[in-house]
Amino acid sequence: MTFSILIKNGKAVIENEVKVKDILVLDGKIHKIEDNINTKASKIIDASGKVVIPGGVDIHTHFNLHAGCYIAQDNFYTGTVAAACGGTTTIVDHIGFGPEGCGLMQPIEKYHEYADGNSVVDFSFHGVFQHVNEKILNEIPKVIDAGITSFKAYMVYDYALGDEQILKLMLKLKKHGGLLAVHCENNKVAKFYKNSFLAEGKTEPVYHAKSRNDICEAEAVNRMICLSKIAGNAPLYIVHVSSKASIDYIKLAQMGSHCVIAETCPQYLLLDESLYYNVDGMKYILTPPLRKNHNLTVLWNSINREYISTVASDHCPFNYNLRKQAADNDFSRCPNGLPGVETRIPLMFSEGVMNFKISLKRFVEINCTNPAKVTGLYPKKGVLREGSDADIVIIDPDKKVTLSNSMLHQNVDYTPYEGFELQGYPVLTMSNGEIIVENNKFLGQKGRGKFLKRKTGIFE
Ligand code: DUC
Ligand code: ZN
Repeated sequence: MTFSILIKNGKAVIENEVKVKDILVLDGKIHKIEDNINTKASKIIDASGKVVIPGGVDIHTHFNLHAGCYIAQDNFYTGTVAAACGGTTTIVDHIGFGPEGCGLMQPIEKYHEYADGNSVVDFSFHGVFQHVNEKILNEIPKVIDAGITSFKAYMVYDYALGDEQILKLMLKLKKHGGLLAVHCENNKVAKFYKNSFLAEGKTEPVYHAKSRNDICEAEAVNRMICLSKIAGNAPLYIVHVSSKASIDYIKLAQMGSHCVIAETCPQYLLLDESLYYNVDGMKYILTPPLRKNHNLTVLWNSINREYISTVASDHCPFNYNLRKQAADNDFSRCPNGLPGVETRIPLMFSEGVMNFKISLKRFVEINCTNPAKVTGLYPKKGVLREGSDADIVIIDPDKKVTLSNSMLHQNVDYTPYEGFELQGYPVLTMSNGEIIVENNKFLGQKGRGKFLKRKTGIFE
């Protein structure tokens, strides 16, 4: 007998409307969405007074990341349990680098070892470029054929790529329908200021922010936009945009109908640079750093004006205890990154929708639909539509939650949002027709998530 679930009377966010609907789930798919479905079902869920959305799609996580001598706290099991409990049902992970000189497939194969049999939600990876040569360029079509259609390039860190290398990548990717996602910061500027501050003994967390300021990011954003224009308007995805200065360039590029897609993260919308002056300022070391407060309003407005298309977590957790010990209040010795995969949907719903900063429809677009489109997963993922995977999240808008790390499932000893008062929280997460979280309790099986082969060429 086939298992069916009928979700009744929920306020459903379907493609162009927000309306009370019934949703029938059959064999892991959304079978029917109608005003009133009266049929027998194996299970009936009364969603009266609740909001029903497509499962969240988080296209920027760093599970199992090896960063120098540190390993990020969450692996594909703990990280995806946390994701599911926070209303996210699809992950596209930014994989770490492989050994020096390795091909494109090698780190991807390593990440299959990490994720297969562990992930509890469906997943994919972005490929990563750590060097560029003929062999790498020739490998691109093969990787795209294997269903990995987006790739990351860094303008900073050990494998920072130069303009010529990035240009070659864009030309090749454009030809094969791939997408380049870029971490934009000016490497030389960031290194110069970091070394100058250290030489002057200025090691406190705030010097992390001062060493790589908004213009250091915006210069690189603008350079990338120019390079993608030079490459014949090659599609460009800019990860974790944090500042007004960057938005100014992005806006200009988009007005010229250039395919530049911008992502931001909850931390850049909700936290600011002043936190670096706190005694626990090390908790907030991430790259790009938190910005001055006026940037936050610009980012929220940019979501509404559609300069920003996606919100991702950039989940990259390191314990605060480790940060304290390893770094001894020296920002340059602190591993970079914040946890956020579990809190992305709850924060964006409460701070965004319930605080009237964004509409419910826009909330779903930036957290579910657009991330799925950008990564070639739409309409399988990211939308409540007949025939789509039954990845469905029910949010109770009346539920009040004081966020604390003790209620979260992530494997890290703090949340940057401790004490945030949330209005509304996910109460049920369904993945491929299976209820895997109910009332913040994970009910699924380890390894139930499947690798997703992605399509090319659909970005927006
Ligand atoms: N920034 C971080 O803070 N962590 C992971 C990678 C990155 O770019
Ligand atoms: Zn990242």
